[in-house]
Amino acid sequence: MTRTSRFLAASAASLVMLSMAGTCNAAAEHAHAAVASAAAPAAAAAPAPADKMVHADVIGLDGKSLGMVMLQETPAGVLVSTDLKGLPEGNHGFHFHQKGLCDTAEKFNTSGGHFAGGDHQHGYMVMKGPHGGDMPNQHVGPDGMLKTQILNTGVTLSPGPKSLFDADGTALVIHAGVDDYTSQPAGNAGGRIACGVISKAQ
Ligand SMILES: [Cu+2]
Repeated sequence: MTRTSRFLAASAASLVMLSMAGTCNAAAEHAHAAVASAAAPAAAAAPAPADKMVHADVIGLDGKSLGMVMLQETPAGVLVSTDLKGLPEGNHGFHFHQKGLCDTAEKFNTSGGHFAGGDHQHGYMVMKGPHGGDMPNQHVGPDGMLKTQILNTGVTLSPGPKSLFDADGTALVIHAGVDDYTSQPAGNAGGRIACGVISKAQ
């Protein structure tokens, strides 16, 4: 059913409910509920602009794909959704880094330091933190999979100093160890084991 026809169907249902509203208050309450529920699907169906969503392939140190990460701009921040496998069990630092370069020969160090998004230090536990690219540690179970969603309020896909779409791109990086949320400049999270280039061109 198209969005227009669904709206018309919902409106027709509302009219029926409204015509009954004169007979009792309970029916009037139902009519309000019908109108509210009719409006919700139309709003949810509005497509996100093409530049407000990006998919990135994430690779391991052997250069093979570990899956995808999807970033979606929302009014509250960037929603980061992961669909990854083949990761080592345990807790891992999880950040956006400064450059969109995932060079396996350089062990992903080509992605630079953390994306700061302004004058910020690293970590949730420091007064001048966190970096825009800081996100909570992520837990991988025995199956090696990481399927999760994180809302990052320190970055955006829109233009500006917090934009992940800056001139040299950015990268999603997963570390071997745990981010202590305190140590500078990167939480002492160890080596980099997975990397995904974030760029508008992808
Ligand atoms: Cu990092």
